[in-house]
Amino acid sequence: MLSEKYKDFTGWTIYQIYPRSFQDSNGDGIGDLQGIISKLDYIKELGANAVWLCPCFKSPNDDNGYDVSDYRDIMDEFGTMDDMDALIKGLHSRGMKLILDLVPNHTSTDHRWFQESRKGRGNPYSDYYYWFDEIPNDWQSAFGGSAWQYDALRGQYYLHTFAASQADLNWDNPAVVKEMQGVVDFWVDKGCDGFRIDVIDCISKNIEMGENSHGPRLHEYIRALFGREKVSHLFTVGEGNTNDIEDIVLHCGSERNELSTLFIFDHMECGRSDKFTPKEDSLKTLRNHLVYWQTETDKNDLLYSLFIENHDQPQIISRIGNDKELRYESATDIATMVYLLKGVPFIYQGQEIGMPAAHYDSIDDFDDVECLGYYHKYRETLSEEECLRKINFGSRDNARHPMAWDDSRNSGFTDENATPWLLPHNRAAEVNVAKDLASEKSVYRFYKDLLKLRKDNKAFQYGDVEVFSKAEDDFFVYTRSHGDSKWVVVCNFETQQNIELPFECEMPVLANMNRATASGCYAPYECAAAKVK
Ligand code: TEU
Ligand code: CA
Repeated sequence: MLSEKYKDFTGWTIYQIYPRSFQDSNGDGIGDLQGIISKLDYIKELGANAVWLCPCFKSPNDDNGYDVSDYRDIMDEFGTMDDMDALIKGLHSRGMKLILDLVPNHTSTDHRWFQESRKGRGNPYSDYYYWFDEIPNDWQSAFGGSAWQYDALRGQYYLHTFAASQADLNWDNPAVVKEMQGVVDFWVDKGCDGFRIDVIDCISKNIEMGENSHGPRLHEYIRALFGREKVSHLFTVGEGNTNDIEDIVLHCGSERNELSTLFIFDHMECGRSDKFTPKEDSLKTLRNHLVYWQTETDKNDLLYSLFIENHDQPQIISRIGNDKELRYESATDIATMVYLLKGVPFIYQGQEIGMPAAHYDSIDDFDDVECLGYYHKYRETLSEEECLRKINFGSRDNARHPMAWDDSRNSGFTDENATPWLLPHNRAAEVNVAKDLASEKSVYRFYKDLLKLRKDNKAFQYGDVEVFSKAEDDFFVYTRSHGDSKWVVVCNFETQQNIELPFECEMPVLANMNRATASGCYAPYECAAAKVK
């Protein structure tokens, strides 16, 4: 049985914003906090009651904010602390919550701590990072190349799990733990209601044993951050690289006083080897992963994070849906499949209008440090065309192109005569908010109806799940029940078929095509939700 705290979180819907690409308010081509404030009603109208902001702290933006140079100040391009205070006020006045993106594993090498640490031994910051006279092992950076960088000033090598400008913090140093506790408390005191924690599993390492994550003191460090009375009310979601249920219980069991939930990436491309090569992923594999984790998290009274996109992932309708002639149908079908399940829903900006993956013709159009690293590696053996195909498939820029608000030049993201930091989406004229809202087939309005159905019925939040379809079926049928309320959700996959239900239902209250019954013939990507009599 879910704890009362976790049950409350299943009533949240969290809208993830990549601030750089959401809305520009001052015509410099870069999204900012005032731009987000101008869109809060759009987010609330959708039915989201919380916003997760990707990092907006001071940063040189080598990794677009995941390289923090000051955790207690706002990135110049995004605005000022006054703007952040206004955003927090704007959210809270609408009954909405703010979730910030904490990056505790590493800082930018521009950070004062690193600049002091590299001056040598004997100063208070000397051991804030991992320093070695010689490279101690063959660890590789997630962005390609060695994870060890020589610093001439210090005369030693430092560890960087990600880019060389993202130096790993040494959490075995109690001063680092204290600094990060201070960062959490600073933002909680300013009104932050929760955190998404970046690569949480990496903060404990065991270099002698060759463990670059899930080290021996991981849970001690997570509890040091969130196992304190002052922050016990927070919603916390860890970005963890684990599919091991025992491990997940240690992170998120309600009595553990660590995290509320984890992003489990089993159903996503990322975290798998070679994310730039298409896989056999399909609606069927998505369904089977979801069923597995619904069962596992339910057995262990864990809060499951329901997500299918984020700022690191190509859009799911372009991976396993139909982002061309059946874009509306597949976007709404996948949304129904996922967001009426048990857990806490996350929606990534653009998902609510069925935004497809972008396509760029030249490597010069890309920005993402990860895909650029892999491009240069692939170019050693592959042609330009083969490289661009892989990069277009797996680049994180797919999800980072400016939000498409209308079909004007620059999609209403910034002034028409400004130059957006990243090329507008190549299909923005066809897929944008204004066009979606004017359409009979509005993905936004479908999401709004779906989220309202979930919000109005506890059965969809923390009710029991029973799956009726089988692992080999080309459709997904499950029920949600709580007390005397029982609902059925039917989601057909790519081919037309007859789906007979073993119980009587009322007329569907949610459907992406006109239908009078929950049983019967379903068109490709047709879905429905109905009350069971
Ligand atoms: O990503 C964590 C991570 O493991 C990345 O390798 C991610 O899985 C990959 O980029 C997917 O293609 C987090 C953030 O989400 C990412 O944006 C940051 O670049 C990274 O940490 C470093 O902070
Ligand atoms: Ca701006």
